[in-house]
Amino acid sequence: MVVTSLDNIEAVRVAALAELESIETLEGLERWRVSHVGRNGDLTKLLRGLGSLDPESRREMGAAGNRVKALFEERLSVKEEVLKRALLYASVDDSIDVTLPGWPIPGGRLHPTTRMVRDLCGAFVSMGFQIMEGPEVEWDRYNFEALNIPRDHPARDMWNTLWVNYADEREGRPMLLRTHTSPMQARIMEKTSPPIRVVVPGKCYRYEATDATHEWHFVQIEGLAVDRGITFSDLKGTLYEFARRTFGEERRVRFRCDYFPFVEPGVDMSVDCFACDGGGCRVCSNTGWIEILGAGMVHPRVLEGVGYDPSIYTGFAFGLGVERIAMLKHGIEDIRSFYSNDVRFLQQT
Ligand code: FA5
Repeated sequence: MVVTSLDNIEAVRVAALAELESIETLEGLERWRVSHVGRNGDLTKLLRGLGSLDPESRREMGAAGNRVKALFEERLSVKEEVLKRALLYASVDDSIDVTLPGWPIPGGRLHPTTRMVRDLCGAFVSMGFQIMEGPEVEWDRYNFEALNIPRDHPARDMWNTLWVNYADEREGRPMLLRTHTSPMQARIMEKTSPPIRVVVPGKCYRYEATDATHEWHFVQIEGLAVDRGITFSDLKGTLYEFARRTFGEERRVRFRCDYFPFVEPGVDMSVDCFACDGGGCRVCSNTGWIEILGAGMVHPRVLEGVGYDPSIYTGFAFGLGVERIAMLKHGIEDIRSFYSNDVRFLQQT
């Protein structure tokens, strides 16, 4: 028979709380609850003996017993929470810290050539040009003949390309991967009347050896302006303004005479080499200059070929190499970096 006394209540409190400290499982905790606060637990048994006490001791010990009971219930629920959390963490692999932030989702980005195309077209749009696009697989007629390069003309050697094994009865001649964006000059003029101010970005292909400034596929932007009274000064003014907006005031620009069968006169435009500041190096083949575009006044035969009267209309055209301009702008030393799929290069944009 357990004697109900303050000492005994205190002894139960101290022993039970010490025992609670060492419990590590929910099963152990349940056993602790049964033996201390359950119906047959030691505290309950002590409280049952209150009836045999005088009223004053009963009140005093009843209050002490209830305080210990409330304390046991509170500690029980805290311990239960602690054990459940420990179980949750133990069920997760040690190498995972669930409180760490998640892996960032890798975001895609625009290819450096695409960004450059957008920037360059934006510069021309702000000068009043529209944007159009055309086919990469092109008829011989548009890529060469409409541009005053008849079959067997030696100028074809300037643009060796990849031929597609397909011919059409109407067109007669085979198809090819276009060597430049210039075929769009004839396609646009055939369908439109002057005034025309248009830029045409697009991919081109050439059957040629690659080096630091030559790829076998690359992107050009064609420009075409046709109207009454367009002169060579308009061509130079437009391209100077484009160079100033793209490279800033400090880069030097050079025009030289060049030959393209579809313009007369023809020029090419170069910018001084970013790698050697014009001194000559591997990137610029020791010339100090990097050619970025070909241009000229649209040849009267090309205008006639699309039904325009060259005594009324004149125009200028240009074709610029997008990767070459990106190289100059960003100091990229080898054009082959654009298409070798090295993400370390591509992620720099
Ligand atoms: C042409 O392609 C002419 N259609 C340009 C033109 C248009 C002249 C309108 C007159 C009027 P060219 O072959 O020079 O010209 O190429 C033009 C530009 O494309 C070059 O200045 C260069 O920037 C770029 N380019 C040419 N070949 C390559 C290549 N293999 N790799 C990278 N860029 C190239």
